[in-house]
Amino acid sequence: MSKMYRKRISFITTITTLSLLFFLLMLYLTFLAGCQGGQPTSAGEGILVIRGDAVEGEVCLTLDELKSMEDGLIEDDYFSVNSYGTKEYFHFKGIWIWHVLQEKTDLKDNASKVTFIAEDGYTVEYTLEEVKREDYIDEQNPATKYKMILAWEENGKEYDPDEGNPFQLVVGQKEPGDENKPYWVRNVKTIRID
Ligand SMILES: Nc1nc2c(c(=O)[nH]1)N[C@H]1C(S)=C(S)[C@@H](COP(=O)(O)O)O[C@H]1N2
Ligand SMILES: [Mo]
Repeated sequence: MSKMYRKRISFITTITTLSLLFFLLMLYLTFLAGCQGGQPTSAGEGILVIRGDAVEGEVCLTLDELKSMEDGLIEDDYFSVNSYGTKEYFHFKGIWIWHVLQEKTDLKDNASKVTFIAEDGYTVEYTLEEVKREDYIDEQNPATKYKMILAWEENGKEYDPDEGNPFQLVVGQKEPGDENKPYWVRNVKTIRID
């Protein structure tokens, strides 16, 4: 083998190795940039992560991004009953969750289960059909119909990001007598779709 030929081979090997390393680095950066592991990018900012076997990739949304999705915004008085039978109304500002999933995620055909996971580990599971429903009720007020929302403001006050991820799952009752308050997941961090 000529010296020149060997030099050429070694040059090609070096270039190939460098390209491969560069490709791996880009892959790594792309993955990092995707969601930063769900950690807020700066103090005082809320981030929602949407992932799961039935979602393409991983989607991260900031509070500002959610607020800018005007077509899905909802402001309403929601009725709640807790497990002690306490009945109460709360005024919420937030966004229809099904709207967010439609606009921001690429769902696979087999998507069926939606799990809301809070910072403290509290978890509530729904079917995708339940997330899509637009006819949750208030047993005391048959005229009202509710959607399932992710709220960032309660009774005129935004949630303090220092007290946890500033999102709360809020939903009406499935039927009269339904104790719906336990399903209001505070500090939602992740929505899993499987
Ligand atoms: N993140 C989180 N959300 C939660 C819970 C919880 O333990 N952690 N408890 C649930 C239950 S059982 C009830 S009755 C209501 C109570 O809400 P409150 O503490 O605001 O009255 O929150 C629900 N959401
Ligand atoms: Mo509860």
